[in-house]
Amino acid sequence: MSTVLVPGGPGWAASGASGGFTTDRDWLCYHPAPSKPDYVPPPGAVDAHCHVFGPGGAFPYAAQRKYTPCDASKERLWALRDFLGLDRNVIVQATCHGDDNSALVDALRASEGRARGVASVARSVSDSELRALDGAGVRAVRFNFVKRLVDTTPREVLEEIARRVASLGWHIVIYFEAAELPQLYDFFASLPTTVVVDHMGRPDVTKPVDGAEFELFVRLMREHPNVWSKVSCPERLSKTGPPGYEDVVPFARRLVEAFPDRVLWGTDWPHPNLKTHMPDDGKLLDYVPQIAPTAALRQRLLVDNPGRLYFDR
Ligand code: 0GY
Repeated sequence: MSTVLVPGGPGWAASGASGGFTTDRDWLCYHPAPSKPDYVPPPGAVDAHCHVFGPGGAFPYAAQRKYTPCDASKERLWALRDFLGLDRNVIVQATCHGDDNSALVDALRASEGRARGVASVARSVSDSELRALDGAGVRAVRFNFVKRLVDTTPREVLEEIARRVASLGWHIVIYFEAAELPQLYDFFASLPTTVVVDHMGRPDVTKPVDGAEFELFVRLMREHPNVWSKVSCPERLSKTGPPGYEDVVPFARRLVEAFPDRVLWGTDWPHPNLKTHMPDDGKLLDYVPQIAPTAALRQRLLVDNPGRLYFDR
């Protein structure tokens, strides 16, 4: 008889990287026993930013990776989804897998239509590979500008990939640090697809929510109706810390209230590269009503917006 995997139950705990890989010494593995959230999400709610790592024995980590995580399998991701009361996932290709999207595709194919993907591709990707990714449920490609995670890709390569994925009806997910936005602004504004920004462009939340830095990001969204934002990852941005991440709330809430039809939320499980603490995923869900204070806003954030962007086909 097979036992059902439940977060905190037998078989849940992280056990490092398999396949001859050694997890980084300072790596924090996902929470060993997340709490049940008080907040109950609406039917159809989507975790629109999460990852699978390996397992390394089945899906080796990339040679060019900047970190080696604990394995975090699709089975654990589904278990967390069900435990938190969520319905669907958008799995973002993690940089530790480079441009090899095999672990992502394996998860999408196993998801019974309940997951979509964001891939990473190289310039050399063929049209038939892109069509195969599309068939598996990939709906976007990610451009990563965070220097601790990836080497720089030349702008003309990104422009070429952007044109190619636009013709598939995909969008582009961008990840960058707030300090880089001034020099990346025009490039982002020129992209030919819907553009989804990871984690609100990583604002420095010790600065004012109406200060120059965050104002530039708000301007990008205001002046470009194709730009969306994930209002996720308070645990990455907060200086006040868990469980409430109070200092991040005004930033996320400002975006949710100003752009209710262009915001997404995700857990970011299994939370790569955190150094101070590992968030309790149940508490991350309890954060949602703080940033989306009405049921109507939560319905758009968790169901309608990700449904439209990822699950319409
Ligand atoms: C995130 C953030 C991070 C890592 C990655 O693909 C990745 O390696 O996205 C990070 O270290 O900030 O969104 O998961």
